[in-house]
Amino acid sequence: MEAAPPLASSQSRFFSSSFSTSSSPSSTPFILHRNFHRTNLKFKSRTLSIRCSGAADNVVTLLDYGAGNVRSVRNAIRFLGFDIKDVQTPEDILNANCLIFPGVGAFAAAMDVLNKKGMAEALCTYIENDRPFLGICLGLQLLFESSEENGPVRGLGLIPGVVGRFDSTNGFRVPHIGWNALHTVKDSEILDDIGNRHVYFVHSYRAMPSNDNKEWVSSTCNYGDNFIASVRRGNVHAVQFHPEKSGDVGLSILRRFLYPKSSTTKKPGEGRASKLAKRVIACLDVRTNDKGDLVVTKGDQYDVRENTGENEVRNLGKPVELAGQYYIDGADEVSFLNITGFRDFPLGDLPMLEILRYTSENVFVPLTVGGGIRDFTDANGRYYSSLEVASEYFRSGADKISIGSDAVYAAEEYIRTGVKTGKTSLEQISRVYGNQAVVVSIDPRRVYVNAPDDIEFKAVRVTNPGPNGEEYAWYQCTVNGGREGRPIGAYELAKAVEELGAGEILLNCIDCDGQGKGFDIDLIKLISDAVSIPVIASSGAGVVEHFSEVFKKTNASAALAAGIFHRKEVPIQSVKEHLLETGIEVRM
Ligand code: 1PR
Repeated sequence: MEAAPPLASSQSRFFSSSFSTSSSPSSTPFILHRNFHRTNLKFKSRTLSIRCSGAADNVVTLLDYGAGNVRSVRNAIRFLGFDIKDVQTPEDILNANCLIFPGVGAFAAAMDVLNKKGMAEALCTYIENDRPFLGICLGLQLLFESSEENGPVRGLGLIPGVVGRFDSTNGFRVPHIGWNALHTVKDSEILDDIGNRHVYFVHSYRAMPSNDNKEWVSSTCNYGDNFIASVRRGNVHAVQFHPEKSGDVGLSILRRFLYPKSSTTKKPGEGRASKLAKRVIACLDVRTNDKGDLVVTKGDQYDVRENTGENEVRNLGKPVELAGQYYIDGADEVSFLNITGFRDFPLGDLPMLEILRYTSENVFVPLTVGGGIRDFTDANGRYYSSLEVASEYFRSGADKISIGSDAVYAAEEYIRTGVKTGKTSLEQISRVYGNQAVVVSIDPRRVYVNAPDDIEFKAVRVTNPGPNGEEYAWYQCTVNGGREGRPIGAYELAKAVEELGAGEILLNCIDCDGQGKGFDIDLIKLISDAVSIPVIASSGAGVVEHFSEVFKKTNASAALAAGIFHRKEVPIQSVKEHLLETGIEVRM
């Protein structure tokens, strides 16, 4: 077992952080009781002399070639008490003592930058000299000979094999998003602690184990194919998953890399390949209340105002504090929805960006943020593209962005013309950040009809007939927080946005929102059967049984809830324990 790093500057800052998103002077300081102490207890004390040599001065060299967002990796490194030196030149790679390469973006674009800047050669030299290296995600894939992503494209060629796309024809949703346990095939040292615990993946491409690369492969994972989850040779490690987003387990992997063992290695931990775990997501609807404070609110069929004389915005807590608590409680993801983003320009809404920055410093599971992602011209005539808005969210700590209203307009136009212009927010953001980073949030409302032919949109037979005995319903999409119904159904929208580049669908239902009577199974089945990207079931969770019901009756990949978590009616752990008891795999 390894030592935890000493309480370094970032952690001192962390423990004394007093950021509050409320302007109220009486607000209690935000101190996230992250399990630093708990984690600490798992590691025996060791001396600094056995750190990876580059970490001896608490500095990790980071190869960020500027193609995407590596803020999460930075946050995790800092959380573990290290400073970061950014690679500027090939010499910085050659002089590094401990190098982390969190590849982001597309394979071809990354190789292009590495070749143009002379960094490809430096990286090969560094790795061939067995210097301490950790590649993450694309940082693993680039070590292989080539990739089929927009290719074939040549890689660094250090590991035999070709990186190919997951096959979605056999029913597996691509991208592969979520938590899996690993099958450890040889000692990898950095994975020694993880055993059967899950780590977070998000990718559409993967490398496969073969006889030619077996000296490298340290663990595999099964997702339709048996693919390479990690490689290790000497001091060189790379992982397909995201340790910086894998909660405690991920931090322990990073810690083991930064504090490698000095001598003998231990037997690999028991690891077995698992199915993709179902995710439990906590959602925070955020908006400014009438006093000007940014608060977590919660609607009742999207109405977030109290039924009192003052009619004030319901206030269920402070965003950063609640997000931190849900991370501790075991949420697999945290979503922020800036629910008035459709009328307030999000880049003018700096507190929302602050919320992301502070949350991402201490929350090491994926963070999604939505609200107001669209092209915008401000009062001074300055034009901002939706890509700029999304980029600001990513830079501030989001791992995924979620688009609501703008995706509806894009889908309507695409269905009308049959043309992909490449200019919609959806297309632009998924092209730059990858479709796994783009969620489309659908806000449909049930509309009952007597027969499916009564309406041009896809209607389903409903489990509970409508008020006049109607046996069918279609699900009308809305924009602007449910305020305006649009001439498009959730089914048509879901299929269109998948084609336009969405990587995941957050499927709300206005009728069920805040009702606590269960998810709309008819709707979720309709959509999760219609698309091959992951679908997050949302709206209506009231008891733990609602979660097992949605996973048993539909193909949803994740279930999201808000009210029951905010009001502390059902703890996240109870949901997970119940799912496990009913035979549904979850991350514990
Ligand atoms: O249109 O791109 O600006 O995005 C706006 C985003 O804000 C959309 O994702 C939209 O869903 C969300 N939004 C807008 N208005 C509201 C509102 O409530 N008045 N919230 C709103 C949507 C719904 C869920 C909720 C679940 C679970 N929130 O995310 O968290 O229904 O709730 P429950 O477990 O309590 O039933 P754009």
